[in-house]
Amino acid sequence: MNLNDKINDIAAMLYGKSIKECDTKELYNVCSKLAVMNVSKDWDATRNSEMKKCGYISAEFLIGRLIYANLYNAGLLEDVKKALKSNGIDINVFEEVEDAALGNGGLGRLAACFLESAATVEVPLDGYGLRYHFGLFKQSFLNGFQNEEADDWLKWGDPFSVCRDSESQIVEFADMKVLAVPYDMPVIGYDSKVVNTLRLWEARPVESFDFKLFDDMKGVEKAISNNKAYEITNVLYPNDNTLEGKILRLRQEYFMVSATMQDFLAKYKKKGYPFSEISEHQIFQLNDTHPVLAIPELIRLLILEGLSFEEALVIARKTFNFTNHTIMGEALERWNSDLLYKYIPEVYKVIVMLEESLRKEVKFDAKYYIINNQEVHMANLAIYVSSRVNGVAKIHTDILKNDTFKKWYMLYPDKFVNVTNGVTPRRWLALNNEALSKEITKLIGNGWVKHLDKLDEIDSYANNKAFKESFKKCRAKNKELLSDYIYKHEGIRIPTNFIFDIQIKRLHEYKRQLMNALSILYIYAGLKKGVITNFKPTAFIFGAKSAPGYYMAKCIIKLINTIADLVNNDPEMDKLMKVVFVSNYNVSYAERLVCAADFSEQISMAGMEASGTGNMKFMINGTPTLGTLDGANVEIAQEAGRENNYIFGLTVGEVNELKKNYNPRKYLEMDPLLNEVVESLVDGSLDDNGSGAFKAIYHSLLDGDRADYYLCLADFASYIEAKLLANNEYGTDKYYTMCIHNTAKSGKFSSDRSINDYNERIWHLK
Ligand code: 26Q
Repeated sequence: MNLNDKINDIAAMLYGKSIKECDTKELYNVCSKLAVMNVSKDWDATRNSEMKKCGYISAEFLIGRLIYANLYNAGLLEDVKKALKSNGIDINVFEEVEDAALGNGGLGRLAACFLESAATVEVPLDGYGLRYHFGLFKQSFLNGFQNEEADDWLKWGDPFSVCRDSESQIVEFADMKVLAVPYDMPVIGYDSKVVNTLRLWEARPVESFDFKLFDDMKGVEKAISNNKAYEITNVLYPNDNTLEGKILRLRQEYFMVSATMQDFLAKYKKKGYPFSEISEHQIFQLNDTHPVLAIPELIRLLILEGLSFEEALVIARKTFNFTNHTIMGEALERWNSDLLYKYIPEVYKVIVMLEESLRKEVKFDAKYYIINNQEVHMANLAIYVSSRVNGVAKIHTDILKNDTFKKWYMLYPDKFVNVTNGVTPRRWLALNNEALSKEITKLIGNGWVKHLDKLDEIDSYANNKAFKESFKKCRAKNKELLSDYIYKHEGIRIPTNFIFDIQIKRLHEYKRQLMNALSILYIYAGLKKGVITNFKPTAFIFGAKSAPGYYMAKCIIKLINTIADLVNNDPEMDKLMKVVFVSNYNVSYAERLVCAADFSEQISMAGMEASGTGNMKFMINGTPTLGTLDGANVEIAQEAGRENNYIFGLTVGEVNELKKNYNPRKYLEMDPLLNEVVESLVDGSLDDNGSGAFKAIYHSLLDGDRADYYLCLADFASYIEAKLLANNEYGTDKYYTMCIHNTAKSGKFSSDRSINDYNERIWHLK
């Protein structure tokens, strides 16, 4: 059957229409189902295969928009494009389809890239998580302040999922029982027969509402407890790298892991293998501490099956591995003991047994305790039981070994391994950068899509005039597309001859968007005074969401929007500077930004960003990094050569040294212009609508024992120097050679490589 007929059949089945009659939502559902049908045999085969598998348990899977990626990976994209075209439909209509934002940022997007890569390199990795009814909030700006709205992603339908009711599980809390209903998505790899599964659990009341009881008290109580069940998977917690120790969050975490462990064990028992051999068939990777309750939960279930605690612990120790994504103390999960005992007492009892077992092994060293000060330290629990513990970039793993988890490392040196993060080159080069992909393929063929190391072959063209010219054209084209998109969505026109200087990531003090903002004010003032000259016109572009309850982050958003108003409305700056804070930054926006960037801002305080993955996306697309020696920036500079990036700032060692005795005011005394910029926060030249936001920023920089905690002022001079040097070198022959070197040397940052590393160092699957 030809594709047109197939598509029309699906449209007839779903909507009783031909595709010509379908609206965008219907078309989206039809074409998605086409992809699912296309892989259904391979999906069955993978699901039913007897291979040892790994389950990637994660509270977040930031999968974004799947339609293009799935069609592309299934080898259908070009044909579907043609088929739609023959019906007068442009496949770009799917740009309207909203992202599934079932994650906050790096950790969630990493999980999505890993699933895609595992399917591509044919590693049997399944995802287990939560089917949030509402994903990460939608962001808009009101008077420059962040405003949040619910993200109703399901209004587009969920065509990639199938609901497997019959595999539902019951999760028990002390005060309620909840039904966990699985929704499975096929994870479609590129040019691959392996189709893995992403299983997301949805919470529902165990008994559906009983209408007969509607008007008596019992019925009302039931209705209330029904709501309590739905509440569990109602919304994604919008925090990133900060804690929110709420009961509902605890319920989410336990709900996810209890359903996953029960589901696994039920299937395992059916196969009839002994419990002692579990790890030969199934292991689990815990994505940060959020799913760590899986450990005591599995032990609890095994004890119910008749095993002793000791036997169950031996099994658990072979079955679980743990990835840490953060060094920040305030982000390490701790749960109050009383709270755990109140809501999941049987699990808490297992945690107490683990604590006793640990204390027998290591005598009297509070550093290791799982339970300390009436709190359960989830990372300690995870490290104690896990077979392997990994950091997500070299420098991060070193910090874990030598600092954060030093004692653990001394106790179990072989547990600790590094697996540097990566991103999928299908979404982050082949699909988001059509222009450059075409040029690369012209030169070296399309083998790079599956083997990103092959990009090295373009390195010899880094000085080739013709290739440089075509690289330049690709960038120009992408900038044009982005400029139009920004004009349409933000109402600001960025001339494409401007340098596109881009910082996109969650808003967090450690990521130092504030330092970027101060540098813009500094350049603005410097240009006005004539002390900065020969400045090439630059658009400073930001995209970031702040956690709704993160006051300082919200103040910084207001500041950047205020600077944007100031600069964009100053006629003197018209040909020199623009500042844009794009609204509702998400995965799909990132795809457009990453391919159009002239400089990639990766400016966290050294020692704070575990890895970063945005940095890798820019590099693959040929954008030089303006960054600190933090996270994976270190490896990026190593791979591409430091001379092909703009590396500045204090190193981890220097940060630690400086922090012993830090005085931010010193840097203001040394640089009067910087002093003026900082004073402008409070002297009336910037208007925060009477909110006190800028005063709060001012105080955070100068007052108290956490003054300028992330060293924006200490790193400022070297930042400005690097930024102005980058500006000066932009557009030159040298600049484009740098860009090409970056793409050429980016092979390491494919998540295919990360998955192969996990498999070799930790999972040992097929
Ligand atoms: C915890 C408890 C309660 C509510 C929310 C949370 C929570 C949620 C998300 C805590 C942390 C996160 C997300 C962390 C995160 O995204 N970390 C990033 O992980 C990336 C992938 O490894 C790294 O590249 C980034 O450096 C790291 O910041």
